[in-house]
Amino acid sequence: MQSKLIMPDQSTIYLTDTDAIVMAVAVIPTYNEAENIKTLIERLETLKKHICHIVVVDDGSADGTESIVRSLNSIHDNISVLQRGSKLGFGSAIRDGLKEALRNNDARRFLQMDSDLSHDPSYLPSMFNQEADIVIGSRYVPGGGTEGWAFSRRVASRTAGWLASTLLRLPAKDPTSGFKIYSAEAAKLVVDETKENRSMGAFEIETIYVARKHNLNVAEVPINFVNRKKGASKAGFHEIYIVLKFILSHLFGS
Ligand SMILES: Nc1nc2c(ncn2[C@@H]2O[C@H](COP(=O)(O)OP(=O)(O)O)[C@@H](O)[C@H]2O)c(=O)[nH]1
Ligand SMILES: [Mg+2]
Repeated sequence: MQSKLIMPDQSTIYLTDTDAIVMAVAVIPTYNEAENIKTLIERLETLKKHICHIVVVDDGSADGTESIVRSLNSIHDNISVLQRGSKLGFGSAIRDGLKEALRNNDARRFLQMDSDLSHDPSYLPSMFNQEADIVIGSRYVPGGGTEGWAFSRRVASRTAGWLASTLLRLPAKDPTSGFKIYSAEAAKLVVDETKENRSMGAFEIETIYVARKHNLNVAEVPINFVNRKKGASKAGFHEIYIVLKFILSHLFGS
């Protein structure tokens, strides 16, 4: 049997008996993503069965990212921009975005994904099908992979993830992935227990570290990560050093 659901923007979606209506808020960090953000948001807007609201956390992008997002909101009416004014860093962008997202009383799940189309929204239905506290879009489980990265970046990413999983006994094969769905409990713990200013890789590892500490369950769904086609990466090779520092401080510091 099918039932009909009218969304806030008056669009209609049809649900079968097996569809679970578990709404999510998407948190999208942006720094100079004018060339990518429109395509991403338009694709997320086709997933209304899963995503009820989008929070874009922008750090003073100078390329017009914010005005593109605002014009999309005038069409869809379910997007907010958290404008932080200057580049305050990746980890704090996700934390601030999750804090904002957790204020939404309709949402039970919280999605984090990059805005540069490296995380393909077509994986989301299968990720939403998993019931775990944290569902990772994972490059390093069978069926997953990366495309378009130089050999050196592939080695650095694999090594960092493997070291973190092995040495910190993390329940994930891809603990540095930034494509994740959190339960409300997991999102609250991430906000409360991750350090405020972590950079990319270390922040991601810390979210899984928090999950292990609280015995949350973590599931991984294979994804193919496609290197951005447009705009510049904000990650550098210093990331591997930061990740190593994080692992060592947690091995010997606590
Ligand atoms: N708000 C915010 N977003 C950031 C910052 N650094 C990176 N991002 C965003 O985080 C995502 C991942 O960054 P990216 O440069 O693609 O990293 P890479 O995929 O590891 O090369 C992208 O959506 C960026 O726009 C930051 O300091 N603040
Ligand atoms: Mg990227």
